[in-house]
Amino acid sequence: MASLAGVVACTDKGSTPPAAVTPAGGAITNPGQGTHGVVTHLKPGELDTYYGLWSGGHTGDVRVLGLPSGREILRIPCFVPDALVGWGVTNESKKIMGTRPDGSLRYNVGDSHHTHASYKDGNYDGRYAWINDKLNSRLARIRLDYFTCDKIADLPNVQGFHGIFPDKRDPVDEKINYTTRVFCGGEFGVPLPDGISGGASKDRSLFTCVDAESMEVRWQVVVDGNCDLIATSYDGKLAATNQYNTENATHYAEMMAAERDACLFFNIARIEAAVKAGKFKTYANSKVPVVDGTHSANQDPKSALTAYVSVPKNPHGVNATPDQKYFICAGKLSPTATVIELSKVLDWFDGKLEKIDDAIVAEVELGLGPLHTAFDDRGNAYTTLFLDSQVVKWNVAAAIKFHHGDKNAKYVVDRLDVHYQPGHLNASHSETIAPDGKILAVGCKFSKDRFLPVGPLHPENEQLIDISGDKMVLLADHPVRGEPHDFIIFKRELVRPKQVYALDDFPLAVKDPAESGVFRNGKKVTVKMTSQAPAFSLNEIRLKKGDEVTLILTNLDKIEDLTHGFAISRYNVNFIVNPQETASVSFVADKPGVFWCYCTHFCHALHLEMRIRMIVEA
Ligand code: K7E
Ligand code: CUA
Ligand code: CA
Repeated sequence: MASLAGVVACTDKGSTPPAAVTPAGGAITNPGQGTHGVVTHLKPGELDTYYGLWSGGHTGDVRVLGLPSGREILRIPCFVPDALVGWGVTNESKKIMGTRPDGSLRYNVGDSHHTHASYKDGNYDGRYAWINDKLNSRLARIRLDYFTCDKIADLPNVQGFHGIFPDKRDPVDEKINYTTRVFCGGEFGVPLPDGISGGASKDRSLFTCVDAESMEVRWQVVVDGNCDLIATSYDGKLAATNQYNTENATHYAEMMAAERDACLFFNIARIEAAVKAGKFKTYANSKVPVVDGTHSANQDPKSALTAYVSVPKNPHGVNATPDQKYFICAGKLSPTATVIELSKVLDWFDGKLEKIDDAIVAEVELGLGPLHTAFDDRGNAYTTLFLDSQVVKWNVAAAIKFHHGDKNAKYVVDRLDVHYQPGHLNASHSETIAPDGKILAVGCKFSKDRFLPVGPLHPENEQLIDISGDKMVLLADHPVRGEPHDFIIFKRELVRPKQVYALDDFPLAVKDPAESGVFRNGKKVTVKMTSQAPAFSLNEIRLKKGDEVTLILTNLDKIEDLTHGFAISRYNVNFIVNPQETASVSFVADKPGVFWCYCTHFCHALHLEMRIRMIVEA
């Protein structure tokens, strides 16, 4: 409700600028500001102009927000069970999540950090989004037609899988101008069974490529040092990861030993060619081809798969500018941002640039603790300063001029205090060729005094900033459940979600109530059922103790928003079926007695009456 607290005196639609912008409580002001166009307080019934996809952190889901209001609309479960939809309860969701031989979930905790969406022609195309699970090294895909998770890939050979980024087109095939790969950075080194270039095994990090369609792991690259966050170029040729642990250390003090670490570039076409040519090895636990991206194996630029660009001490994020020219690596322990020109990196790979570090075209001071960078449509970058609790707005072209000796080039345009210790930030369509320079969300790691106290665990404070003018204007505070880390923001026109499923998409669908019944084959029992408000197609389900039951439920209601739930008392079963959706659960009828099964989703005036009995005979 933070957005309702008198943020904006709005009197009209989002398209019309309000008469005045009054920052929350009058306490946060940016003196001298004129009127800006972003309205955060929508009138009842008004729709937001942007979707935000928010990483869910420990809850292992993706949260869908409407922006600029900041209202949370949906949570899409991925890595962690979810009691609303029965994620981790239904057979269909368990198959996506992965199970042990006894049918239980392989993992039921997660730690998601980064979410990014698929591209076409350099802009989002509304097909897919992806999210990582750092804890158990998984990558989940969300299909944006239904806003559901449909596949999860397991990355072999890595721990601490952190950054992700989809490619923006194919590096070789002219016709493929959309995302076909997702790159994943393994942060923690783990011992590999037999080293990489022969010799003793050292703990190693790997960079992983996952196929965007099949979600199979395509290949991996062993590197020196670690991987962390990922950026991809618009021509599809390059991906990069920031490295804070070039020391290959296992303890933090040693991870800070070197004055400079690296931004590590991957030549995607060459890696694909090496894999095709069979120049890889595999490890016993997987069939995934692994190529050698270490320093020593990539000395000759003309054949190198990787290039290590030196950047100051323990850098954090790496981000691609929307003009397609640069990657920006934020310094974290250094107060700087390093701007790397991509055409020069390609020149190095072609043998036309002598030293790879000459690809650095600027290294400028921004403030203390720079972490992540977002962009507008006017050549400006916005970088979070964790230690300074600020967002700094700076001009990339001016920074390059300054770096080349023009000391009059004022690259810092504006600074804004945020509350407090910001990590990620992102602007509308920031990392696409079409940023619109309107709104910027900032994920502040600490909220301290910004919300009512609720004991030791504070929410995080996500702040919304209007970046449409020269000066940034703070618009709103939003408490969020920890710990989202990252998010993207895109225009609502991009997606046209379907609101009713297609019966034929479900092989198990019970298409007619007449097909309902309890079908026995020895101990194995299949229960087929349909739901149509306010009734299930069976009045009771008769079973024998010890039956191995699979219950299939199809919701035959066709009306938008008419969802039913199905829960079995004392049997740990609860899930929903959306209109025309089919879901199934399997369980052993191990407790004799009479158990009420009821609809858990309010569907009808007779919702409470929508219940049947399961009778288990001893
Ligand atoms: Cu994206 Cu928080 Cu995982 Cu930076 S990391 S803050
Ligand atoms: Cu069906 Cu409630
Ligand atoms: Ca380091």
